[in-house]
Amino acid sequence: MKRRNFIATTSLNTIAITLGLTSIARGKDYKLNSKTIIEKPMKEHAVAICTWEFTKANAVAGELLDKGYEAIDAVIAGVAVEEENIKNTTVGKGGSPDREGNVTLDACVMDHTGSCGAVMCVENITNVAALAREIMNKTPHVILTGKGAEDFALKNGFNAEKLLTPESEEAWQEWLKTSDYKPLINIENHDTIGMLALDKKGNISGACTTSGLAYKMKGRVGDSPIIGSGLFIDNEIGGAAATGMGEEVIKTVGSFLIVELMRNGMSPQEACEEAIRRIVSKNPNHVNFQVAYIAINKKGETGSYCIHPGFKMMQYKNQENKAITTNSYLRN
Ligand code: SD4
Repeated sequence: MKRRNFIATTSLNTIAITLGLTSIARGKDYKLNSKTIIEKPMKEHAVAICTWEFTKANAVAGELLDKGYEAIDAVIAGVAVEEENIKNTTVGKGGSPDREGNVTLDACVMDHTGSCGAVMCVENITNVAALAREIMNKTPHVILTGKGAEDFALKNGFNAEKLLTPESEEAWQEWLKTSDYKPLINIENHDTIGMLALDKKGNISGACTTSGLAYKMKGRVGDSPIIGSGLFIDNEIGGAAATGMGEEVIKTVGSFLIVELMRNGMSPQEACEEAIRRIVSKNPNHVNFQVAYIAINKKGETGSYCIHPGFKMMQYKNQENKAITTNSYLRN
C-alpha cells in the first residue's frame, strides 16, 4: 500500500473506531472495516469454542488459556480429549473404520503466524492433531499422508496403537452384512471436533480432527484436514471450523470463506450463516446432510450455524463453559 493511502485509511479507521461506526464500513468500504477489526483485539480475554457438546475438551482448552498458555497449545490439548475418548466413534481411537476395516484419521492445525500442518489417512496413531503440529514445526511441508505420516510419527515419539476397538469392529461387522453405504451423514451421528481459541495475547489458533465418515471408501479424505475447508485461521481477522458432510464443505472452501466474510465486515454469526446459505443454494440435496460451522473473531465474538437442527457449540468465556444450541437453516 502506498504511504499516502495508508495514512488516509488509518485516519478514517481512527474515526470509525472512536465513533463506533462499524456500519459505515459495510458495503463498499471493506478495507476500513477489516482495519477496524485488526486494530481492536480484545486482550486478556481467553475464549475457546468447539463443535458439538464436548464439555471436557473445551474446558481443558479454556482453562489452559486462562493460565496463559498459547492458543495452539490449548486447542491441541483440548481436541486430544476426544481423540483419546474411545466412545467417540468419529475421532481418534475408537473411530469407525473405512469399509475395509481400517481406521484412518485426518487432522490439521493452524496457528496465529499462519503456519499450518495436516495429516490424512493416518493409521495407528491416536493424537493426530499433535502429529499435525509436529509436521508444521519440524518439516518443510504442510501435509503428510498415510504411511509417510505414520513413519514420521513413530520417529518423533508417538506410540503405535490399535485404533479399532472391539465395539467399532462389531459395528463394522454388522454393517458388512448389508454394506449399505449411503454417502450421507446420519444427521445426529457425527462428532468431529473442530476447536478455535483466542489466547490472552490476543492470538488465534485452531485444530480439527476426525476419523471421517464411517465406512467410507479406502483412501477417502474429507474436509477436516484441508486448510481452508475444515479449518482456517487468519490472526488479523479470526478463525472458523466445520463439521458434517466434508464433501460439501470442500466444494465451498467453507472455513476460508467465513474468515474472508468476516474480513469484509460480517460478524462471526453472519459469516457462518452466509457460508451455510452458500452450500444450501448450490445443492438441492442439502435436506439429506448436515454441515455446521463455528467461528470467532479478534474481539472474542463467536458464531455458529448449521443446516439441520441439533448442532451445539461449546463456548468457554469468562471462565464459564457452556453449550450453545445453534440456529439452523432448516426447521424440524
Ligand atoms: C468428514 N467432516 O470427514 C468430516 C465428518 C464429520 O463429524 O464432521 N463428522 O467429512
